[in-house]
Amino acid sequence: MERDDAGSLVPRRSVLLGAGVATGALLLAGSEVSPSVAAASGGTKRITLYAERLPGDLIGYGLAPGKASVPGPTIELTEGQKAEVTLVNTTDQTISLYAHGVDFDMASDGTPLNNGTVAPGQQRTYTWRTHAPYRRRDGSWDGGSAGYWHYHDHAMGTQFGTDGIAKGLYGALVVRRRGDLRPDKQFVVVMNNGSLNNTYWPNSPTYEARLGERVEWIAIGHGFQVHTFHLHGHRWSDTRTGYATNPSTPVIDTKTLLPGVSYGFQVRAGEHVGPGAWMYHCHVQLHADAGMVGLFLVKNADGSMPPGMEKHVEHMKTMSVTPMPGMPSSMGHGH
Ligand SMILES: [Cu+2]
Repeated sequence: MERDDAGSLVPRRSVLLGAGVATGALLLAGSEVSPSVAAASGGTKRITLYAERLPGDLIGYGLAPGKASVPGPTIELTEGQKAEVTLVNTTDQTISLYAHGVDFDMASDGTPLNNGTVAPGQQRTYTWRTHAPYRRRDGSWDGGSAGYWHYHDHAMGTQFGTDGIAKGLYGALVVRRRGDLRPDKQFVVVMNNGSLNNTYWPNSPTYEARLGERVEWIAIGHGFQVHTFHLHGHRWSDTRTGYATNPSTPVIDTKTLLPGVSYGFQVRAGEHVGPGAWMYHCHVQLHADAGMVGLFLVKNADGSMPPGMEKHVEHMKTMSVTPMPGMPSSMGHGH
């Protein structure tokens, strides 16, 4: 049995994967593969997320009581894997958990309209499924679940979780394809209204890596503005992973992040440019001027700091910014 495009079960003959398709364990020459087989092969990951209030009028998700953060923990799955995510709501507000990019029944559509919320003091388990690419009966391809996705509240304040997201209820969700390169370091940058992870320069995150390390950036847009994520000194391929498997793929160094859009890529730290204090920032000038700036500190390969770098970073952090007028205090200015 096989799910057709509309999600209903239909009898089918077989699905032959093309020889050039990298689906790892699923690539068995001449074998029949269906999404249900793919889903069954990956096992289940069980996660508990605790939603908690944080200082500065923030709310975060965390993997244990007292461990909430903004953004919440990055959840990683491999195509074929299932996640059972239990949300424990320790706040005094009704909240939820809604995921982008993965497969779920209506019962796990974490929205008020589908009765998918969690009242204060309650908990609820959401089930997310993923699948590997496969060829549909009509010859077209389902591209699988792999991608740089994200999860967030979809209940607090409004039907769309506008207040929950504004206060920090969001995080990254990475679905890998078997065979994908694994990063040494992973950084999540959420451009949430005028903030980076609800912080502002000079309190925005400083991310560190050693020269040559494979660094994965996950950039997510939230709120009501247009942002453009730009990283100094580095460029990457405009593909699902940020690296290319052939030399003709476009190379970029800036990506547009409209609200709800998530994007990820991998770079080698300092490749072609060496160690340094490289800025990442929103390239909407008004936003950069207002403090949507952070640092990517690339150290020497042995982990030492290049001479003078520490002092230079101190100097950089004295750069003054002009907060945008009208930013709500809940966005964390001054923290
Ligand atoms: Cu911006």
